[in-house]
Amino acid sequence: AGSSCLLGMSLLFTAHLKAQENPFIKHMYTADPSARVWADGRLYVYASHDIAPPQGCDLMDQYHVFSTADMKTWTDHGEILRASQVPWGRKEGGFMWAPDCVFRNGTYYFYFPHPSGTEWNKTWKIGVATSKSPAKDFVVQGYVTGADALIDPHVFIDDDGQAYFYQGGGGVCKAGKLKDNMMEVDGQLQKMEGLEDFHEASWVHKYKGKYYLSYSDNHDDNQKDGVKGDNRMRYAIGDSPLGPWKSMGIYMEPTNSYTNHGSIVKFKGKWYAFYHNSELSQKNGEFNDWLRSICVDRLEYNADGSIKKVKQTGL
Ligand code: FUB
Repeated sequence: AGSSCLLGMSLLFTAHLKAQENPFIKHMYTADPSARVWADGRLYVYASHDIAPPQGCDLMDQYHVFSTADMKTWTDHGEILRASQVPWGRKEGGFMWAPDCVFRNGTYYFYFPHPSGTEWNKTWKIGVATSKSPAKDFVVQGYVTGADALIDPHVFIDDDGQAYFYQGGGGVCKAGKLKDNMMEVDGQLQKMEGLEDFHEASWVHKYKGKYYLSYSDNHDDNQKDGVKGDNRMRYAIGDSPLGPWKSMGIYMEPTNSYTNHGSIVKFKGKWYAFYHNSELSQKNGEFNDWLRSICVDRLEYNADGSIKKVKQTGL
């Protein structure tokens, strides 16, 4: 069941699920969930938006934000940013890929990868939009200076307040400190060492004093089972936010989509792994790697701090 009302420019849509079920957003295609818990006690998911009919990831043009207080009732706060609102963006639009959002000194900083030129794959920048609200009124301020032309931005703020910037794709993960303005790399980015088979989608969380860098790998099953399910989620552990990293293996097997992109977050005392699959497009009879849907399942640790393999529900 769902209800909707017009709120300013955006459409507020609330879906009431009977329980935590996957995919948890069913009224549109979504991908690349970046989950954050803010001071209002809600969990927010910043996601990219796959567009039907499927024509590939070049059409991804806008971001939505979803939130919940109980992991059952999800509110779609509507669109928060689209390519045409990026002053330095490529004139052809599209390519609004995996984003992230952090809160710092009263401001929400939304980071998004977007090309600045027609040669999209060589001109990536990491855009920064800010707002005083978690799910509306974002305005593009510019882009992160000192970043590489790489996708998938992520920002981790350590307990001492220092912010770290991560990005990566095509096999390389880079990271470094961010200045207090949250838009400039402090010094130079360095390559993250020790990550086995890194592909993209870096995400850092802290558990019992250790740093965990999770990411998707390059696994390709060559469609052996007739379903193209490929990238797995891996993680590595370090004693500092910049590593060096000790690879710990796979925490999630492939979904039924070619890509995967995850975030790991604690909410109301429980840990969760967010990710995406193509199950909704399968059920809708238009199965496609680029018609993905965001999902969430419980994440648990072993006593030694290693992560138990996440059981994907809903497939
Ligand atoms: O959604 C577009 C791209 O696919 C993301 O940036 C990657 O992480 C992969 O999910």
